[in-house]
Amino acid sequence: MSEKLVNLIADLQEEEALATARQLIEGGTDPMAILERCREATEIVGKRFEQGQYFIPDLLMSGEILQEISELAKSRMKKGITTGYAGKVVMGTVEGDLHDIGKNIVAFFMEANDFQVFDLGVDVTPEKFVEKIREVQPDVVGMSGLLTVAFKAMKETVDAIKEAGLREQVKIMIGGAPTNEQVANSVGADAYAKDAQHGIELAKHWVTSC
Ligand code: B1M
Repeated sequence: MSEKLVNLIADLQEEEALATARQLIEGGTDPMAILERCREATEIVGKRFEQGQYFIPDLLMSGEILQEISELAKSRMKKGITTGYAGKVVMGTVEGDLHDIGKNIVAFFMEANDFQVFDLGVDVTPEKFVEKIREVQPDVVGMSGLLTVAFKAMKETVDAIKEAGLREQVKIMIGGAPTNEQVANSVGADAYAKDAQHGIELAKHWVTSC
Protein backbone atom coordinates (compact mmCIF):
# COMPACT_ATOMS: atom_id res chain seq x y z
CA MET A 1 0.00 0.00 0.00
CA SER A 2 2.78 2.51 0.81
CA GLU A 3 4.45 1.62 -2.52
CA LYS A 4 1.13 2.51 -4.17
CA LEU A 5 1.21 5.86 -2.34
CA VAL A 6 4.69 6.62 -3.73
CA ASN A 7 3.50 5.92 -7.28
CA LEU A 8 0.29 7.92 -6.91
CA ILE A 9 2.17 10.99 -5.65
CA ALA A 10 4.83 10.62 -8.34
CA ASP A 11 2.04 10.45 -10.94
CA LEU A 12 0.34 13.47 -9.32
CA GLN A 13 -2.93 11.60 -8.69
CA GLU A 14 -4.03 13.95 -5.92
CA GLU A 15 -7.35 12.46 -4.85
CA GLU A 16 -6.24 8.84 -4.94
CA ALA A 17 -3.00 9.69 -3.15
CA LEU A 18 -4.90 11.43 -0.38
CA ALA A 19 -7.37 8.56 -0.06
CA THR A 20 -4.49 6.06 0.16
CA ALA A 21 -2.65 8.17 2.75
CA ARG A 22 -5.86 8.41 4.79
CA GLN A 23 -6.30 4.63 4.62
CA LEU A 24 -2.71 4.09 5.78
CA ILE A 25 -3.08 6.55 8.65
CA GLU A 26 -6.41 5.08 9.74
CA GLY A 27 -4.88 1.61 9.47
CA GLY A 28 -2.28 2.61 12.05
CA THR A 29 0.81 3.15 9.87
CA ASP A 30 3.32 5.44 11.58
CA PRO A 31 2.72 8.99 10.22
CA MET A 32 6.47 9.60 10.12
CA ALA A 33 6.92 6.53 7.89
CA ILE A 34 4.17 7.81 5.56
CA LEU A 35 5.89 11.19 5.27
CA GLU A 36 9.16 9.45 4.47
CA ARG A 37 7.46 7.61 1.57
CA CYS A 38 6.09 10.99 0.41
CA ARG A 39 9.63 12.36 0.36
CA GLU A 40 10.71 9.41 -1.80
CA ALA A 41 7.89 10.24 -4.22
CA THR A 42 9.07 13.85 -4.54
CA GLU A 43 12.50 12.56 -5.58
CA ILE A 44 10.78 10.87 -8.54
CA VAL A 45 8.89 14.10 -9.28
CA GLY A 46 12.21 15.99 -9.15
CA LYS A 47 13.83 13.53 -11.58
CA ARG A 48 10.92 13.82 -14.02
CA PHE A 49 11.26 17.62 -13.80
CA GLU A 50 15.00 17.38 -14.57
CA GLN A 51 14.26 15.10 -17.53
CA GLY A 52 11.73 17.55 -18.96
CA GLN A 53 8.74 15.26 -18.37
CA TYR A 54 7.33 17.53 -15.64
CA PHE A 55 7.13 21.33 -15.44
CA ILE A 56 6.72 23.95 -12.69
CA PRO A 57 2.94 23.40 -12.29
CA ASP A 58 3.74 19.72 -11.67
CA LEU A 59 6.25 20.66 -8.94
CA LEU A 60 3.54 22.86 -7.45
CA MET A 61 1.01 20.04 -7.59
CA SER A 62 3.40 17.62 -5.89
CA GLY A 63 3.97 20.27 -3.22
CA GLU A 64 0.22 20.62 -2.70
CA ILE A 65 -0.27 16.85 -2.35
CA LEU A 66 2.59 16.71 0.14
CA GLN A 67 1.13 19.59 2.18
CA GLU A 68 -2.25 17.88 2.36
CA ILE A 69 -0.77 14.53 3.39
CA SER A 70 1.43 16.15 6.00
CA GLU A 71 -1.63 17.90 7.48
CA LEU A 72 -3.31 14.48 7.73
CA ALA A 73 -0.22 12.95 9.32
CA LYS A 74 0.10 15.86 11.75
CA SER A 75 -3.51 15.54 12.89
CA ARG A 76 -2.75 11.95 13.86
CA MET A 77 0.51 12.90 15.57
CA LYS A 78 -1.07 15.58 17.77
CA LYS A 79 -2.53 12.87 20.00
CA GLY A 80 0.95 11.94 21.11
CA ILE A 81 2.05 15.45 22.16
CA THR A 82 3.58 15.57 25.63
CA THR A 83 3.91 18.50 28.01
CA GLY A 84 7.58 18.84 28.98
CA TYR A 85 10.13 21.38 27.74
CA ALA A 86 13.12 20.15 25.75
CA GLY A 87 14.79 23.37 24.56
CA LYS A 88 14.54 26.21 22.05
CA VAL A 89 15.06 25.96 18.31
CA VAL A 90 15.25 28.80 15.78
CA MET A 91 14.58 27.47 12.31
CA GLY A 92 14.11 28.69 8.76
CA THR A 93 14.69 28.09 5.07
CA VAL A 94 17.74 30.09 4.09
CA GLU A 95 17.87 33.18 1.88
CA GLY A 96 16.92 32.66 -1.77
CA ASP A 97 15.11 29.38 -1.12
CA LEU A 98 11.32 29.09 -0.91
CA HIS A 99 10.95 25.35 -0.26
CA ASP A 100 9.28 24.81 3.08
CA ILE A 101 7.44 21.49 3.15
CA GLY A 102 10.32 19.54 4.72
CA LYS A 103 11.15 22.37 7.11
CA ASN A 104 7.52 22.56 8.25
CA ILE A 105 7.48 18.81 8.91
CA VAL A 106 10.66 19.06 10.97
CA ALA A 107 9.33 22.07 12.91
CA PHE A 108 6.09 20.23 13.62
CA PHE A 109 7.82 17.10 14.91
CA MET A 110 10.23 19.20 16.99
CA GLU A 111 7.25 20.89 18.66
CA ALA A 112 5.58 17.53 19.16
CA ASN A 113 8.78 16.50 20.96
CA ASP A 114 8.60 19.42 23.41
CA PHE A 115 10.94 21.87 21.68
CA GLN A 116 9.87 25.50 21.55
CA VAL A 117 10.24 26.29 17.86
CA PHE A 118 10.65 29.79 16.40
CA ASP A 119 9.99 29.22 12.71
CA LEU A 120 11.23 32.18 10.65
CA GLY A 121 9.65 30.92 7.42
CA VAL A 122 11.35 30.96 4.03
CA ASP A 123 13.96 33.13 2.31
CA VAL A 124 15.40 34.02 5.71
CA THR A 125 18.37 36.37 5.57
CA PRO A 126 21.43 35.84 7.80
CA GLU A 127 20.46 39.08 9.60
CA LYS A 128 17.03 37.71 10.51
CA PHE A 129 18.61 34.53 11.92
CA VAL A 130 21.06 36.62 14.00
CA GLU A 131 18.31 38.93 15.25
CA LYS A 132 16.13 36.00 16.40
CA ILE A 133 19.07 34.20 18.03
CA ARG A 134 19.87 37.39 20.01
CA GLU A 135 16.25 37.75 21.01
CA VAL A 136 15.36 34.21 22.13
CA GLN A 137 18.79 32.64 22.92
CA PRO A 138 18.02 29.22 21.39
CA ASP A 139 19.92 25.99 22.04
CA VAL A 140 19.71 24.96 18.40
CA VAL A 141 19.59 26.76 15.04
CA GLY A 142 18.18 24.82 12.08
CA MET A 143 18.69 25.82 8.48
CA SER A 144 16.77 24.14 5.68
CA GLY A 145 17.71 24.36 2.00
CA LEU A 146 16.57 22.46 -1.10
CA LEU A 147 18.48 24.36 -3.76
CA THR A 148 22.20 23.83 -4.23
CA VAL A 149 22.56 27.64 -4.27
CA ALA A 150 21.25 27.54 -0.70
CA PHE A 151 24.62 26.18 0.46
CA LYS A 152 26.14 29.63 -0.02
CA ALA A 153 23.34 31.21 2.03
CA MET A 154 23.89 28.59 4.76
CA LYS A 155 27.57 29.49 4.95
CA GLU A 156 26.78 33.22 5.01
CA THR A 157 24.32 32.60 7.85
CA VAL A 158 26.87 30.66 9.90
CA ASP A 159 29.44 33.40 9.22
CA ALA A 160 26.97 36.08 10.33
CA ILE A 161 26.26 34.13 13.54
CA LYS A 162 30.03 33.95 14.17
CA GLU A 163 30.51 37.66 13.47
CA ALA A 164 27.73 38.48 15.91
CA GLY A 165 29.66 36.53 18.60
CA LEU A 166 26.82 34.01 18.99
CA ARG A 167 28.38 30.88 17.47
CA GLU A 168 29.56 29.36 20.76
CA GLN A 169 26.06 29.62 22.25
CA VAL A 170 24.26 27.51 19.66
CA LYS A 171 24.46 24.20 17.87
CA ILE A 172 23.66 24.45 14.18
CA MET A 173 22.03 21.76 12.07
CA ILE A 174 21.22 21.80 8.40
CA GLY A 175 18.79 19.70 6.36
CA GLY A 176 17.08 19.42 2.99
CA ALA A 177 17.31 16.93 0.14
CA PRO A 178 20.67 17.99 -1.37
CA THR A 179 22.49 18.43 1.94
CA ASN A 180 24.79 15.91 3.63
CA GLU A 181 27.65 15.72 6.16
CA GLN A 182 30.11 17.27 3.73
CA VAL A 183 27.85 20.25 3.14
CA ALA A 184 27.44 20.62 6.90
CA ASN A 185 31.23 20.71 7.29
CA SER A 186 31.77 23.11 4.43
CA VAL A 187 29.20 25.65 5.64
CA GLY A 188 30.46 25.43 9.24
CA ALA A 189 27.38 23.75 10.76
CA ASP A 190 27.66 21.16 13.54
CA ALA A 191 25.62 18.46 11.82
CA TYR A 192 23.34 17.39 9.02
CA ALA A 193 19.93 15.83 9.70
CA LYS A 194 18.60 13.50 7.05
CA ASP A 195 14.98 13.71 8.25
CA ALA A 196 12.77 14.95 11.08
CA GLN A 197 13.51 11.99 13.35
CA HIS A 198 17.26 12.46 12.94
CA GLY A 199 16.90 16.21 13.60
CA ILE A 200 15.03 15.54 16.84
CA GLU A 201 17.64 13.01 17.96
CA LEU A 202 20.46 15.48 17.30
CA ALA A 203 18.71 18.35 19.08
CA LYS A 204 17.89 16.17 22.11
CA HIS A 205 21.46 14.93 22.28
CA TRP A 206 22.86 18.48 22.13
CA VAL A 207 20.49 19.84 24.74
CA THR A 208 21.06 16.99 27.21
CA SER A 209 24.85 16.95 26.80
CA CYS A 210 25.30 20.72 27.37
CO1 B1M B 1 11.59 22.87 -6.38
N1 B1M B 1 13.32 22.11 -6.80
N2 B1M B 1 12.07 24.51 -7.36
N3 B1M B 1 9.79 23.45 -5.99
N4 B1M B 1 11.26 21.11 -5.80
C1 B1M B 1 13.66 20.83 -6.17
C2 B1M B 1 14.33 21.06 -4.83
C3 B1M B 1 14.64 20.18 -7.25
C4 B1M B 1 15.66 19.21 -6.62
C5 B1M B 1 13.83 19.50 -8.38
C6 B1M B 1 14.75 18.93 -9.43
O1 B1M B 1 15.12 19.64 -10.35
N5 B1M B 1 15.14 17.67 -9.33
C7 B1M B 1 15.30 21.47 -7.87
C8 B1M B 1 16.60 21.98 -7.20
C9 B1M B 1 17.81 21.71 -8.06
C10 B1M B 1 19.06 22.21 -7.43
O2 B1M B 1 19.15 23.26 -6.87
N6 B1M B 1 20.09 21.39 -7.57
C11 B1M B 1 14.18 22.49 -7.75
C12 B1M B 1 14.07 23.68 -8.52
C13 B1M B 1 15.09 23.83 -9.65
C14 B1M B 1 13.10 24.67 -8.27
C15 B1M B 1 12.95 26.03 -8.97
C16 B1M B 1 14.27 26.77 -9.25
C17 B1M B 1 12.15 25.76 -10.26
C18 B1M B 1 12.02 26.98 -11.14
O3 B1M B 1 11.38 27.94 -10.76
N7 B1M B 1 12.64 26.91 -12.28
C19 B1M B 1 12.05 26.78 -7.96
C20 B1M B 1 12.91 27.50 -6.90
C21 B1M B 1 12.11 28.45 -6.05
C22 B1M B 1 12.98 28.97 -4.90
O4 B1M B 1 13.12 28.28 -3.90
N8 B1M B 1 13.57 30.13 -5.04
C23 B1M B 1 11.31 25.65 -7.32
C24 B1M B 1 10.03 25.76 -6.81
C25 B1M B 1 9.32 24.71 -6.23
C26 B1M B 1 7.84 24.82 -5.83
C27 B1M B 1 7.49 26.17 -5.20
C28 B1M B 1 7.01 24.60 -7.06
C29 B1M B 1 7.68 23.57 -4.88
C30 B1M B 1 7.93 23.89 -3.37
C31 B1M B 1 6.68 24.15 -2.60
C32 B1M B 1 6.99 24.37 -1.13
O5 B1M B 1 8.01 23.98 -0.58
N9 B1M B 1 6.06 25.03 -0.47
C33 B1M B 1 8.86 22.69 -5.33
C34 B1M B 1 8.96 21.29 -5.04
C35 B1M B 1 7.74 20.64 -4.44
C36 B1M B 1 10.15 20.55 -5.28
C37 B1M B 1 10.41 19.05 -5.08
C38 B1M B 1 9.71 18.29 -6.20
C39 B1M B 1 9.97 18.48 -3.74
C40 B1M B 1 10.52 19.20 -2.49
C41 B1M B 1 9.84 18.67 -1.26
O6 B1M B 1 8.97 19.31 -0.70
N10 B1M B 1 10.18 17.43 -0.82
C42 B1M B 1 12.00 18.98 -5.19
C43 B1M B 1 12.53 17.65 -5.68
C44 B1M B 1 13.35 16.92 -4.60
O7 B1M B 1 13.38 17.26 -3.45
N11 B1M B 1 14.07 15.91 -5.00
C45 B1M B 1 12.31 20.27 -5.88
C46 B1M B 1 9.52 16.76 0.28
C47 B1M B 1 10.14 17.13 1.63
C48 B1M B 1 9.40 16.40 2.75
O8 B1M B 1 11.49 16.69 1.61
O9 B1M B 1 12.38 19.05 1.85
O10 B1M B 1 13.94 17.07 1.55
P1 B1M B 1 12.70 17.63 2.08
O11 B1M B 1 12.68 17.49 3.68
C49 B1M B 1 13.02 16.30 4.38
C50 B1M B 1 14.52 16.15 4.67
O12 B1M B 1 15.35 16.69 3.69
C51 B1M B 1 14.68 16.78 6.03
O13 B1M B 1 13.47 16.41 6.68
C52 B1M B 1 12.37 16.43 5.75
C53 B1M B 1 11.45 15.30 6.11
O14 B1M B 1 12.09 14.04 5.89
N12 B1M B 1 14.86 18.22 6.20
C54 B1M B 1 15.44 18.72 7.33
C55 B1M B 1 14.48 19.26 5.45
N13 B1M B 1 14.79 20.42 6.03
C56 B1M B 1 15.37 20.11 7.21
C57 B1M B 1 15.87 20.92 8.22
C58 B1M B 1 16.44 20.31 9.33
C59 B1M B 1 16.50 18.95 9.44
C60 B1M B 1 16.02 18.11 8.45
O15 B1M B 1 16.94 21.00 10.35
C61 B1M B 1 16.98 22.36 10.26
